[in-house]
Amino acid sequence: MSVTVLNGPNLNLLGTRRPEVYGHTTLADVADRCREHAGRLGLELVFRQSNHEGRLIDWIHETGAAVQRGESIGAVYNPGAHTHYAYAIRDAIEAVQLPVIETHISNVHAREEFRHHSVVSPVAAGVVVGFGVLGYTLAITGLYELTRAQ
Ligand code: CA2
Repeated sequence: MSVTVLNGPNLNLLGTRRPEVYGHTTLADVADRCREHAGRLGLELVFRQSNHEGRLIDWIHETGAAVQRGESIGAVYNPGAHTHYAYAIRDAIEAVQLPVIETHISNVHAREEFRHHSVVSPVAAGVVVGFGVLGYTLAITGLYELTRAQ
């Protein structure tokens, strides 16, 4: 059984720019932490990042199909700025009924107005916001517990 972690645009820059907002941990470090955490729960990790909306949509479809086959519990997803406007991402999650925990490193509600609204949250099973990169492993645990309860 696997869990997928998806990352949207610019998250490849994590740990290299704006540490006051996003911290010093790189995305490769986040992947390592997630792999170790998933392993403790008996899950394999699929970890992906893209700056391209269509690629992310393809991975959402792929993960949805894996969930249908009973091979995946779903996805932890930091959609980056897509969060605030990308209706095609929201439609993709809804279309394949992908269990998603929307995850943000920063507290988006304490930032600019445009970050306060998410088009993804209405189709997410849960939302984790403002815990820094710890949010990724919290979200994996949350998704694991939610899907185990069903
Ligand atoms: O807080 C989050 O995790 C965000 O999803 C990050 C997005 C932002 O657009 C969302 O409003 C909140 C930005 C990802 C860009 O990441 C960077 C990392 C390092 C340096 C610059 C950008």
